[in-house]
Amino acid sequence: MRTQVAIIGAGPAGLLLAHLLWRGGVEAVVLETRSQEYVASRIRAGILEHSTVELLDSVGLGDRLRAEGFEHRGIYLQWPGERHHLDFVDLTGRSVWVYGQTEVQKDLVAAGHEAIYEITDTTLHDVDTERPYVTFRDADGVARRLNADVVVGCDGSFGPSRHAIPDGVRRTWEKTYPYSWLGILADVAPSTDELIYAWHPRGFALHSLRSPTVSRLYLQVPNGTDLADWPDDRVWDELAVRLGHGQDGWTLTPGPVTDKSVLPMRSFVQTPMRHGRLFLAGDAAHIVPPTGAKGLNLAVADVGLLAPALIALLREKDATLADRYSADALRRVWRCTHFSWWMTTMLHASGDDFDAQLQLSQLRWVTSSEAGATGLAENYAGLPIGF
Ligand code: FAS
Ligand code: PHB
Repeated sequence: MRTQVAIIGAGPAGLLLAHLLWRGGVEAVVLETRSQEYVASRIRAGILEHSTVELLDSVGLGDRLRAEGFEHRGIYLQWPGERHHLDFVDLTGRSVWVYGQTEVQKDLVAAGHEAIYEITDTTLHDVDTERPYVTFRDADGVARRLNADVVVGCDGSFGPSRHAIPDGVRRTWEKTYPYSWLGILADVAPSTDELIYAWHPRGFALHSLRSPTVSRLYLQVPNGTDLADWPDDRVWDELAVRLGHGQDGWTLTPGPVTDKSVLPMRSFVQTPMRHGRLFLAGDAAHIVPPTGAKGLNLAVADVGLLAPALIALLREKDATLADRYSADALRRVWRCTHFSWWMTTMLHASGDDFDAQLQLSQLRWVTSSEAGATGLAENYAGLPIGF
């Protein structure tokens, strides 16, 4: 088999890249180890930055998003006794949209970008030459070889691509956090119009949503938490305490839980994001804790930079953007890595009273100072792609 761009991974980064390349007249083949149903069913991100929505709109993927998604002006920041709204539109002119990653994935699949699903033994070869190729076994176990001009690793943090960059070339940074998120999806109308990020001495809580009838909520829990210790009633009771049920007449309405999971938190960055004819995009190069709602949006931002670079390289033999890709992408990666770390450390209880005072001081500052609020708003709503 031969193509111009071999894309490993059919998550949002891989399928969006295939879509942008197709629009630019560049051929791509997407290789995916899971089934299409499995990839589409994974419950993950929920918030799309302003730039993400603009990009999806610009390439014909915004119709259902605009029809079924929900534009939010901002978020609430809360701590016991206080709840403050930050209006991103007033502060920066940029909003965010609530539209689940599962929906983005469905739109990308509906755009017709096929992938070869359920492959195994994915191996990258000769990525530092002009004739890279990928070998794999297809769903029937038949050994296949895909020759390409370029290989793009969109295979997440556990995929093979980032390891195809030699040890002496690649550098990684990793930070783990002393807590995880217990997340639930519930068939109940959200008890809030916009997301509530709540600091509480017992631990962080987040009230997010997916639709007028589906809520998405999270609790800070210790690493290694066993879901068996968290029956639905206990989850709702703890959410009520941390989100301030009864505070100023506000109530949290519980409902049937349809999904429950524990998500460990870490920050991870690998540089460079290009080696020879191998490029990395999305979680294959970086992971952020979900507190800043950046994971999916960073993957989109990488692809928004990489697609024009590959189109110029392969159609006009102009390597200028391709040579700049890693440095340009990493500027935003580090900005979002910092913001995600900052939101996480500001909002999650560490058990240390000194930390708690610093956290509450930060929260009072960003909710009372226009400068502080604008700083949070421009990072959360998202800086322009190419920042
Ligand atoms: P993905 O991980 O989505 O896609 C990579 C694809 O590569 C997968 O389909 C995988 O099966 C495939 N692959 C792996 N190895 C392969 C191989 N050897 N051969 C072929 N294919 C291979 N972000 C947020 O902003 N908010 C959230 O609330 C949030 N929640 C999350 C919850 C969980 C449990 C996880 C894991 C992530 C969460 N994220 C969240 C981050 C997430 O949304 C990612 O940022 C986003 O999926 C990144 O997209 P991709 O880079 O395409 O990676
Ligand atoms: C979600 O809705 O899943 C969500 C929203 C905001 C975050 C993280 C997750 O910061």
